[in-house]
Amino acid sequence: MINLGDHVSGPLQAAETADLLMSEPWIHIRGNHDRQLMDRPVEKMGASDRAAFAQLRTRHREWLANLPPTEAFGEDVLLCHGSPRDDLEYLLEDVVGNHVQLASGVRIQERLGHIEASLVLCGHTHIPRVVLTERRTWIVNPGSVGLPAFDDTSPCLHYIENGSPHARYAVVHWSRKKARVEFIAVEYDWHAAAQEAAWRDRFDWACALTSGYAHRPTVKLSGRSCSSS
Ligand SMILES: [Mn+2]
Repeated sequence: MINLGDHVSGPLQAAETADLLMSEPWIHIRGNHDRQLMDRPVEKMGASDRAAFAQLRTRHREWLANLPPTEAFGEDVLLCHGSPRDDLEYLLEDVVGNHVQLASGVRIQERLGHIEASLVLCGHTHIPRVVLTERRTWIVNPGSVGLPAFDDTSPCLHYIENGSPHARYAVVHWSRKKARVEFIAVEYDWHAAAQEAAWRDRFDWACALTSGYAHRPTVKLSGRSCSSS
């Protein structure tokens, strides 16, 4: 079992989630939100990180602080959150207008850099996808267990949406430099999760959790739109 980061951010059960993950002999790497819980004062955190931080105890923070940003798995597999070089970079997608689309092979190769691995597992965009590059590097993003849609304002306002509320993960069979990938979408009690988000005044999360679509307020005060990546 491999967790590719952003374990606890958001208005849900941060402490319980961390306790569960810490108790399992799984592999965890650090996501940008895990880092952002550690590298800045509370008043500089975004609302989702702040909500998680308020729930975390010292043991959780120490665990998060010690997660590696990337990790080699076996001889031929690399785990990263965004891209191998940057936990905020979308490895497989470009922002175009206010949405994202599959990036070109050239751009993906550029973001991969000079890695040795033949299989790269990444997260961050919450979009399940498998890409095989011209150099025969397999890249798998399993999607997100925790949040099927969101918006982000970097480099400009855009929405990432899966269109259903399911929790997502992937099963990867890796043998002789070939991958067989199964993408799984699991039903769970997303109404209970959304209710918890709504109790904490996060109606954007409640919307995303129950629909898989990002909440689009009529007036968005932060974030501009851009017409190309
Ligand atoms: Mn992330």
